[in-house]
Amino acid sequence: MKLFFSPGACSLSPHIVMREAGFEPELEQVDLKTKRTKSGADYTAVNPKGQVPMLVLDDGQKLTEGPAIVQYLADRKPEAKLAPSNGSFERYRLQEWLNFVTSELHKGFSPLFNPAVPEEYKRMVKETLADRFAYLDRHLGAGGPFLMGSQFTVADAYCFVITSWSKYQKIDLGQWPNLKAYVDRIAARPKVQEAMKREGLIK
Ligand SMILES: N[C@@H](CCC(=O)N[C@@H](CS)C(=O)NCC(=O)O)C(=O)O
Repeated sequence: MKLFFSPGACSLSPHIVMREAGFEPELEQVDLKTKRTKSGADYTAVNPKGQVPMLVLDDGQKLTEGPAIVQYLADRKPEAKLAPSNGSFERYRLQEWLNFVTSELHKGFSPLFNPAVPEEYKRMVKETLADRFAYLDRHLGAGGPFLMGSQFTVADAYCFVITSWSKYQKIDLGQWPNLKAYVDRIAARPKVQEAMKREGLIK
C-alpha cells in the first residue's frame, strides 16, 4: 500500500495510523502547490481531486478521504484496536468523532491557510475554532485520556494532526489545558514521533 502525503498536512493522520497499525508505510510526497509528486508525476493525473491523502491498495484501487482511509487501515489490522468493530454502536461513535474533526476542525482551519481570505473573516473563523476547542477541552476533562475513553483510536490520530495546526496560526492551546495535555500525550507516542520524523516535522 502506498500513501500519498504532504508533510504536516491532514495526510499525517493516515500516516500515523499506518505505523500504529503495524504497516511499513510506503510513502510518496506531493507538492500541493505544483501538484507534482516527488518522482515528478502529475498528481492530478493520479488523483483527480489533487488533494492528499490518497491510499493506493496493493490491487491498485485508490481510496481518498482521510476518515475513510483510516477506517480501512484500522479494519485491516483489528488486533491494533484502532477502531471499534463494524456494526457496533461504538463504531458509530467513532464516525461521529471523525465527522466532527473533518467538518468542524479540519475544514474549520482551511480558511486560515488561504492568503486570499480577509483578516476579518479569519478572526471569525478563529472564534468558531475556539468554541470547538472549548468543547473538546470539556469532553476530555470529563473523561479521556482519548476521545473515546481509554483506547487510542484513529479519531485521535486525526484530531491530533488538525489540532496541532494551531501552532501555525498562533492559537495558544494552553487556553484549553485538557486539550493541550491530550495533544502533548499523543505527540509523545513512539509511532507518532516516527511519522513526524519521517515527514521532517521534528528531528
Ligand atoms: N476531504 C478531504 C480533504 C483533504 C484536504 O483538504 N487535503 C488538503 C491538505 S490537508 C489538500 O490536499 N489541499 C490541497 C488542495 O485542496 O488543493 C479529506 O478529508 O481527505
